[in-house]
Amino acid sequence: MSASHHLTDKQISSFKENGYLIIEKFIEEEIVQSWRDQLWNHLGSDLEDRQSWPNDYVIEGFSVSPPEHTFGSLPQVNTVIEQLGDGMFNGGGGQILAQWPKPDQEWGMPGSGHIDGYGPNGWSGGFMLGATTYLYDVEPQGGAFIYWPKSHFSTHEYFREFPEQIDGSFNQIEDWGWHIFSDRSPEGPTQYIAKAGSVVFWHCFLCHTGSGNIRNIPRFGLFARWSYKEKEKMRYEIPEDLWKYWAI
Ligand SMILES: O=C(O)CCC(=O)C(=O)O
Ligand SMILES: [Fe+2]
Repeated sequence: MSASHHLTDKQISSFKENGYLIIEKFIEEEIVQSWRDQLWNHLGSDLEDRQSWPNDYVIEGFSVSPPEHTFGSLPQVNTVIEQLGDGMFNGGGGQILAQWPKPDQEWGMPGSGHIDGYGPNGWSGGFMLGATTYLYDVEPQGGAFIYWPKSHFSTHEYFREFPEQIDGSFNQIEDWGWHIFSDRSPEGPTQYIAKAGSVVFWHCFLCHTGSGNIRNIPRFGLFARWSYKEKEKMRYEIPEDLWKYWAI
């Protein structure tokens, strides 16, 4: 990356084509190390002491200090978001999700992936993209974030066909399951195998999910998400042009 961290044309077309973009070693090692220190301190636990590990998927009540060192608030991350949304995306909040080692279990690739943005009250609307990074390197079968490359296109096609279902009512159809989206994906599931501090940015319509960890190191995934600032204006719209509300 250049000092300004602007995406190249090639990176932008890769994001549009694949629905995700990986930027290696995007977060400074000192920041990643301070995240690790703060997390273990929060857990009252230690990487070297397995007996002290909790088993929670969601790490509750954790926040980074200083706040500007939060994943979704880092300057290089903001530069990407500014470039993608031209100032129209906001957010950056998220959480740490852990996959604790279960070396005795069998590993399987998940059968389906979901899309984000649906809560207990349906479609909050305006969700544009997420980003994920890891606190430690993740090996194959080590609890990776799983994504379906190019599925942002097939999800978009689904909603072009059934626009009324954007509110979340797709869960009322017969044989409902998240597979209704990932089964349509032009490509099968892929593990996000990455070094600590590399980042994957992923489009809101990209199918994804978590996976089990049969390695020895916990998988700590940091997630951040961004929405359209004026989502009230567009939350139920499925534009023909997938990039209508983007600056790319
Ligand atoms: O834990 C993971 O890798 C996936 C998490 C996820 O899909 C989400 O938080 O929306
Ligand atoms: Fe998700």
